[in-house]
Amino acid sequence: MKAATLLVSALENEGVKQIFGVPGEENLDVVEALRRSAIKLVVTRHEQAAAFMAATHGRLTGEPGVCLSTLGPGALNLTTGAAYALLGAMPMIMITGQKGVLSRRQARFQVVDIVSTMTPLTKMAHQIVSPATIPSIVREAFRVAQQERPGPVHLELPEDIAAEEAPEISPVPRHSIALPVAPSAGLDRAAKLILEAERPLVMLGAAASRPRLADALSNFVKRLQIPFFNTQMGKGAVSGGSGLYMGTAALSERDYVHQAIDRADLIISIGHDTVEKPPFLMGPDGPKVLHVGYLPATVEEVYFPHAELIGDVGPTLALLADRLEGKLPRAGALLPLREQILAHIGERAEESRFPLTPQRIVHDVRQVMPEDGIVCLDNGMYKIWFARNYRTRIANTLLLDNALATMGAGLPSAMMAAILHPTRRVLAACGDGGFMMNSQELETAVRLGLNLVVLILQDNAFGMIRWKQAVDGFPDFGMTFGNPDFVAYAKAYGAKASRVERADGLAPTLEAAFAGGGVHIVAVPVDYSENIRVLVDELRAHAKETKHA
Ligand SMILES: Cc1ncc(C[n+]2csc(CCOP(=O)(O)OP(=O)(O)O)c2C)c(N)n1
Ligand SMILES: [Mg+2]
Repeated sequence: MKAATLLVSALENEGVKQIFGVPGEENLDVVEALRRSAIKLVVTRHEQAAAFMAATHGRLTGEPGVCLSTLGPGALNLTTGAAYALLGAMPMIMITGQKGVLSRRQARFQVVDIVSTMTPLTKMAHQIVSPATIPSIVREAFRVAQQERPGPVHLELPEDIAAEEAPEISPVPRHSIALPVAPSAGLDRAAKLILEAERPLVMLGAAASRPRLADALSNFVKRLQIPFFNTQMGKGAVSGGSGLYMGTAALSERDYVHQAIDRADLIISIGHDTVEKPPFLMGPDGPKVLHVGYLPATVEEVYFPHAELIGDVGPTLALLADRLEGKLPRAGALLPLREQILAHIGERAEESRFPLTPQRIVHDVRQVMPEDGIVCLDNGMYKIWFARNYRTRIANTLLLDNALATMGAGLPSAMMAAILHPTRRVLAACGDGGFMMNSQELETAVRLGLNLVVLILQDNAFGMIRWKQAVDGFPDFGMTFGNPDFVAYAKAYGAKASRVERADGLAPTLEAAFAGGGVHIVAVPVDYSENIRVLVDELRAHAKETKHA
C-alpha cells in the first residue's frame, strides 16, 4: 500500500464523503487512491471555491470539510479560504501536494514554502514526512480542526512520500469528547448578576450558531424569557417565533436595535467572537457584560466583559437556567421596545420602486424561502440589509461572513449548502462584484446537478465601498464597472436565467426559478440610494431625536 492510500483510508475513517479541489501532478497518487475509495472527488474550477465549500461543510455540519490542491500556485489559491475558515471558526482540512523532499529532481520549480504560508492562516500546518505517521497526524488534524475554537488545518503531502510504500497501520479510532461545564461557583455568580439586573438582554454571537447548540440556546432563551438580539453571525440561533427577538446588530451603533442595547443594564453575551464587526461598542458607562462561551473572551477596546462563564455552552446554559427559571420578574423589561424597533426595520419592505430597494429585495426573498430555506450571502452592501431585515427562525439559515468578510464566497457556500441539503431551497445572494469573483463555479454547480438559485444584485458598482466613499465625503470615483449580460452568461454555462424587469417581478421570478429546479440565475437591479437615506440620514436623525427625548 502506498502512503497516499493510507492517507485516504485515514480520511475515510474520519467519515469524509467528498473532497473539493483542483489536483496537480503532485497529487496523482492521492487522486488514484481516491478513485479506489468511497470518497468522491469534486473538481472545482478554482481552489478558492473548493476551500469556501469545504469550510462551509464544516460550518453547517460541525465536521471538517476537506479540500485538495497541488503545490505552489494551487495551494496559494487556498489561502483566502484558509483565512475565511480561521476567522469564521469553521473546521476544515486542506491537503496540498509538494515536490519530493527526499530528492530534488526539479530543483525549485513551483516550490513555495506553503507550510510557512499557511501557519498564520490555520490552527496547525504540517508537512508529512513519513508514511507511518499518517494515521495519527490525520486524526490529530481533525481533532484540532474541530475543537473549540474550530478552524482550518493544513497537511502537505510531498509527492515522493505519497508514493512510498507504507506499513499496514490501522487508522486511529474516533471517540467522543466530554467537555467541561462551568463550575457551580461561577454559575452562582453569573446567576446573581442576572437576578440583580433591572433590564437584561441576551446577545447571541457567532459561536451561538454552532450546529450542536441550536436546541440548548433556544431552551435557555425560552425558559428565562429574556429578550435577545444577535450579531450577524449569530442569526437564527433561537428557533421558532419566540416573540423575544429584538433585532440584529448589523451596525455597531445607532441602529434601532441599539435603543435596547443602550438601555440594557446587563448583556448576557453568548458565544460572542470579536472577529465580528462589533455589534455594539462597550464604553465606561454602558451595560455590564457577562460573557458566556466555550473559551474566555478576547479583550478588545470595544469588548471587555465584567464577568465570564466558560464551559460547554449548551449544558452550562441549562444549569444557569435551572438557577433562574421563574425567578426573573424583570426579564422582559426591554420588551416594550421590540415592536417599535421591528416596525422601523420593516419600513418600505413593499415599496414598488424600480430598480428595487434593498428592503424590498430582502422582503421578497423571505417570502419565497420556506423557514428551513438557506440564504448564503456574498459580501457587499446588501449584507447589511439582509442581516438587519431578514428574519430567521432556524439556525444557519442565513449564512453570511462577518469575519473575513471576503467577496467571492456566496456562490461556493450556497453550492455546499445545496449539496448537504438537497431537499431544502438554497439561494445565493451576490453583488455583481462578488459574483464575478467565483462565477466560474457555475460550471461546477451545473455539472453536479444542484438545485440552486443565484440572485445577483446589479448596481454596476462596488456598491458598499461607493457608499462608504460617499459617507466619508469623498467624490464618487473608481467604483463602477460594466457587467456581462448575466442571462446570456448563465446560459453559456447551461444554467437557466431570468432578469427582473419590474418591482413586483422578483418574488414570482424566484418562485418559478425554485419550482423549475436546476441552477438558475436571477439578475435584479438594485436602487442603493436607500443606503445613505436610511443607514446614514435616517439613523442620524433618529439618534438626535432619542437624545433630546
Ligand atoms: C476579496 C475582497 N475584495 C475586496 C473587498 C472590499 N469590498 C467589500 S464590499 C465590496 C464591494 C462589493 O461589490 P458587490 O459585490 O457588487 O456588492 P454591492 O456592494 O455592490 O452590493 C468591496 C470591494 C472584500 N471585502 N473582499
Ligand atoms: Mg455591486
